[in-house]
Amino acid sequence: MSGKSKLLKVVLLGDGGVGKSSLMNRFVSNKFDAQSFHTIGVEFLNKDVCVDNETYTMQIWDTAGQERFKSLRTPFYRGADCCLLTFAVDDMQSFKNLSMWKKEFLYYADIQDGNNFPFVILGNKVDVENRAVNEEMVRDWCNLNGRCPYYETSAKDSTNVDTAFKAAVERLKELEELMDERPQHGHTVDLRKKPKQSGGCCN
Ligand SMILES: Nc1nc2c(ncn2[C@@H]2O[C@H](COP(=O)(O)OP(=O)(O)OP(=O)(O)O)[C@@H](O)[C@H]2O)c(=O)[nH]1
Ligand SMILES: [Mg+2]
Repeated sequence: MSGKSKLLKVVLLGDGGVGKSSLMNRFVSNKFDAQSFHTIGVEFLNKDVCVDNETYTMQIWDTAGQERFKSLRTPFYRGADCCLLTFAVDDMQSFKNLSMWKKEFLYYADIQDGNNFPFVILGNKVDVENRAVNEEMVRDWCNLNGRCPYYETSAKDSTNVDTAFKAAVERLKELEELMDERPQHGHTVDLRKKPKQSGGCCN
């Protein structure tokens, strides 16, 4: 393991009340508060994680999902390494709003190629009984949106919370590796250069 950890900026987005702050608090402090308050603006917390034998410091930026706080949260999207788009499985509208959140993020983070940015989708509150969004709908949405990973979580009973946050780092690494493998554009061939001599049939 290398001595110094890499700092990753992770932005948590989604409608007000879907459980973003609860997910962050469960992940960072292993606590859950059934009476949490709406976030105003943004708050961040750090947590070290180990992925593939490397340590990363995840700096998690928890944003206010309510529409009236839009101007307070959007300045913080720039420089993000990954983004967790969150909805609540008992709230259909919060799922329908995922596309709006993705668009808002890409615009204010100034990212051109949205399908190659590491988004991870979280369907939170899987502990509830009155579920409204089925898994297949979400998988379809993910397939149309860069095949981003999807996790069903519960900040209340801890289901998949650690896994989902770590998945953001894994997704980032995966996309970085794919980009490295791509042929580089702008590579020019010098037509004036003499071809290398070889013992082939054209000599
Ligand atoms: N049953 C259940 N309730 C949850 C879960 N996560 C959050 N809640 C509850 O949902 C409510 C809203 O949670 P928050 O974490 O404040 O939601 P938020 O997304 O941060 O909301 P904003 O700050 O307004 O954007 C709170 O009463 C939480 O206790 C969960 O996994 N299961
Ligand atoms: Mg909050």
